[in-house]
Amino acid sequence: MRLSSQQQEQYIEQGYLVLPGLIEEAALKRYNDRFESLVRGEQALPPGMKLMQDVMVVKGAVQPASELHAVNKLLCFEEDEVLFDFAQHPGLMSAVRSLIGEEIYSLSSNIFNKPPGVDGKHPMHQDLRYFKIGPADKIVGVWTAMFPATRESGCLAVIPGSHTRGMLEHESPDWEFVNHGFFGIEDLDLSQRQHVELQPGDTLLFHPLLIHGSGTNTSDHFRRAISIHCASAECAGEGDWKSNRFTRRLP
Ligand SMILES: O=C(O)CCC(=O)C(=O)O
Repeated sequence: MRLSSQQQEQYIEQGYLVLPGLIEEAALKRYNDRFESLVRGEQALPPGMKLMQDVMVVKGAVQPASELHAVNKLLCFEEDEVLFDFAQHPGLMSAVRSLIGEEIYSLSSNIFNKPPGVDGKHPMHQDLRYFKIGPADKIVGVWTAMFPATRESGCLAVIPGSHTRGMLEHESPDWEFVNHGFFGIEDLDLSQRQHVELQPGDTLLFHPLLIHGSGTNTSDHFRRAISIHCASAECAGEGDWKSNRFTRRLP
């Protein structure tokens, strides 16, 4: 699905774009079944994949009701043929190519699992902090809701247009429970913040300098999303980034 010029302009101006219903229910079910089976330990994790537990579970502040209630995210699914099928979805990849060009690589892959009953919030941040390549305009984040992402369940929130502010300082938030690797921008004016509520299959494309984060899941169901970041072959940075263990050229 090539993006229209209007969609491309919206992305350039606002730093994000929602594509409703992009990923089919059957594909979401395959990803979800696989995720649940990996978390339950029904099959071995493929090379490089990691499961990260929620900090409240790690610190013993909550007793998870199941294995699925304990996990904050699954990282690095490049070697999992069921999950990595997401990075080859024709409509999705065509949309990404409309923004950053034809020759693209995946940089990172995650399933973000926000169980009910844990704090789970993610401070407002810019993803470029986690990447050592640029230019930023040639990188795009992709985030597809697997379950409803609402304000109640801790959907993503963004500050429209904030990708034009450059890279801002990030700190570890002074919250009681902060998940591993979560950094945030202090003293942000949140008056322009927008909550991006998505239904399963809806997909957010976002610029790596867009300030975004997510809240606590106060619902009684899981909020879960599958996500990758893609970069153009034109990107450059520290060393030979295309040969990184987790980087893949996308067909
Ligand atoms: O899914 C979430 O709650 C946070 C995801 C996020 O911040 C990201 O994809 O960079």
